[in-house]
Amino acid sequence: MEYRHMEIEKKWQDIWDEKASFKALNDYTKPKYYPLVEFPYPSGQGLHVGHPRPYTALDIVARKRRLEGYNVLYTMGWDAFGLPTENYAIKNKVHPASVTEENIKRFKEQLKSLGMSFDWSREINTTDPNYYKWTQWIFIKLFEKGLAYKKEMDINWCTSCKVGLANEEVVGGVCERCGSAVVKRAKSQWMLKITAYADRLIDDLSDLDYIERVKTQQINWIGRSTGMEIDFATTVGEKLRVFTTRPDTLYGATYMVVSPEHPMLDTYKDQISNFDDLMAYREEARLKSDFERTEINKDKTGVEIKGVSAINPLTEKQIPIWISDYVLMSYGTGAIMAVPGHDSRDWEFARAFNLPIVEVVAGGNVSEAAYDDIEDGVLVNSPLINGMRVQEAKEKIADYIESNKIGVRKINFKLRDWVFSRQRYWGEPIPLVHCETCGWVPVPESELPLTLPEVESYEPTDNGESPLAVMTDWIDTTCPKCGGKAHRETDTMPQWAGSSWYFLRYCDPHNDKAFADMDALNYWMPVDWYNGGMEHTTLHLLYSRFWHKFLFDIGVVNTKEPYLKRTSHGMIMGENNEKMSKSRGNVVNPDEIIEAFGADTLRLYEMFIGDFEKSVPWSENSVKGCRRFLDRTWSLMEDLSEDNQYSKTLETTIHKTIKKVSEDFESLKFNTAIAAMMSLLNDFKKQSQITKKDLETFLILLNPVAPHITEEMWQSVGYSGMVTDQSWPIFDSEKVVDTVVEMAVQINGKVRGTITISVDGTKEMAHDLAFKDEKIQQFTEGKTVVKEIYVPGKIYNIVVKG
Ligand code: ANZ
Ligand code: ZN
Repeated sequence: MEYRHMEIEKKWQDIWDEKASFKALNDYTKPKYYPLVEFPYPSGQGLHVGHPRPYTALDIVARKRRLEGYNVLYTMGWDAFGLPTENYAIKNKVHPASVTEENIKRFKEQLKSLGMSFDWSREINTTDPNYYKWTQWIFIKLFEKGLAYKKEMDINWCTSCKVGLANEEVVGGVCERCGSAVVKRAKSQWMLKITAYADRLIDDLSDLDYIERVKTQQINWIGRSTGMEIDFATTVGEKLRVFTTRPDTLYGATYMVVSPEHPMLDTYKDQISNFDDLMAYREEARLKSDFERTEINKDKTGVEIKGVSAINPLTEKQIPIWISDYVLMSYGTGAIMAVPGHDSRDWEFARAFNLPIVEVVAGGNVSEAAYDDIEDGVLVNSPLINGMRVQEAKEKIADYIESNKIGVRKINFKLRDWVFSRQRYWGEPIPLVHCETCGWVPVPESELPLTLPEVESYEPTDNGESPLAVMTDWIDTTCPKCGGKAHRETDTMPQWAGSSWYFLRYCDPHNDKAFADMDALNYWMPVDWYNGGMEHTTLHLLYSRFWHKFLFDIGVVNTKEPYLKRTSHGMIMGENNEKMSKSRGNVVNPDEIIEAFGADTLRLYEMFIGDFEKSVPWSENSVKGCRRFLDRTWSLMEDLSEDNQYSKTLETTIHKTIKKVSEDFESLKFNTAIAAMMSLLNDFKKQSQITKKDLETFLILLNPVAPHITEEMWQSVGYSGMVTDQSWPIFDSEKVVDTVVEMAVQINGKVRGTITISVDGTKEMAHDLAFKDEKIQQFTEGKTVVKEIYVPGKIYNIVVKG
């Protein structure tokens, strides 16, 4: 019998569909498991070979959980609003909705051909009005609670996409998606107050099982700094306020720096003698991005403000004030006290402009470099706090400053509120109307969804307004509150809106009374395991945690966090380790791999090629290797005995393999789990026959990775039912312990040799074995043994003297 993957795979996909094998049941008495993968943006390019990697990983987990008896919710949807579709629609003069529909159809076929065990009855689409009705509903709740507000602000404007971007979407000064220059532009925007949740978004991470780098990135992104705002008197009257995290170093503040945009320049224009120089520097700084300005290694530049100076409140000395672009107007107060002895940016600046450097924390050499030891430095040259350690000194100075009314304790965040307006067509309309008497008023819930009107042209306008802004019929409306004249908001929501709560909709996707029934949420939430890209850590992952916390606060979800566990996969690169892209011509099409080798081979390959968390280059050769493994698996059917026991010779190996595969699937080590199965197959092949029981267990273990071939073999050899309905094998814990171990022998604390001994061997046996060993003899000869410590199965320690 030949292994004909195309036939077999299609056959089982149809059977699973027919039997609804993967349907998540609304039986809330069973134990549940909710694995989640990031739903894709259905682009025109179709599925990429990178997509199946995370999907297969959690498909393995989902399939294993079903075999373990869980009711599993694993499903898929489409994050379908957004620019690429809109741009394509503009270019080809078609409706974005029909482009979306076509793309989804293609994606879905491709995913089905991969044999993913999704419950397709729960599929959702963020552009479906029945879905975005609830995205709009959530927005209205945010608005009602004062967390959505309109603000005139300088936004990041992409000159090519003609759209405002959130800070997160600007990478290294250019637009994240098209790479074009980003400029500042004043525009009135809807903002979401994510900063109100900054503390909780950090603090609640501690209860979550997120991989460490995800936690760290979120914490750094939110950027909580505990410090003080301190007022410095100036020679011209008004005070200059700074933010510092090191009030303990106040005696070492030998000059000050304000941001080139700081309003004090304009206020004291008349007192300043070099105003033109300052303005020239301000203009230069304007052209740089924050990113360029704050790069650690850049040369420090700046100009001294002539005619105004400040007074250090503790030393009472007059100190100069400079402007420099390394101080940003958008953080803290836009001004700093410079402590060159203990802050490296200030140290470099002081060196460049010959400013005094004073040591206030002992332990370093401040003429060589800034010394920033916060852990156990001791204060010097600081009369109020000399001899104290940094932590204590901070508190002491903070108390002093507050009681003398020179400043206050203060916590600052790097996190900014979320720019939520887009001046584009293909997004959820923001469900608000503006009335001259009542101001901004939400569209009544009974009128949701507020659907997108049909427009002739989707082009954004050059004045930065949404294409909806020309639809006067749609815009003109009446105020839901007073019945007077009103007009609709024409901005739409960003693509991040629909993805901020989709996992809640999966719990109850067809509900038209609520975004999900509370019983369904109580049962399914939180998500047990969420896997997704590292690039979403500070955007989608943070946004959705924020929305979820808000929904928790208004009592419509039952958990304060949406996801218990978060992991992340590495990318699949081109053969030569560069990114796959159309322009490089190195894109591998999954359809072709499936056709030539089968979905099971592709799944196996993507899980086997390397450490799941790391990027790996594509390799056609390893794809073939994986296919060979499946061919050999297939041939096991030829060597089968009727025996219903494990082969005696393989029993221990099989139990160990069950243990290894079970554990590795749980800890992202899919590659080593597969390697263990490959090794077991080799052992099978060394025998002339294997038993039915051997094969049965092997097929169940392999099933989550290669579901089609295992079902087919199961059926062919005449086992009853389907693999999908079996139970996950259990290993016998007595069979997996090694009976003989290689044990290290230490002499006076150093490993000097090893012995091979039974795990329940005695101290005497260990002694005999060790002292027969030549190497050990070298270290014991002529010496007295004073002590022997023997831990069975672990270690043998000998202490000698002389
Ligand atoms: C004096 C000092 C002494 C500082 C020292 C640091 C070390 P984080 O932790 O990022 O919050 N700073 C304050 N506002 C700034 C701005 N708008 N642009 C650039 N730098 C600014 O950093 C807080 C520290 O960054 C503050 O504490 C201030 O320098 C600087 F040994 O004050 B520090
Ligand atoms: Zn009104």
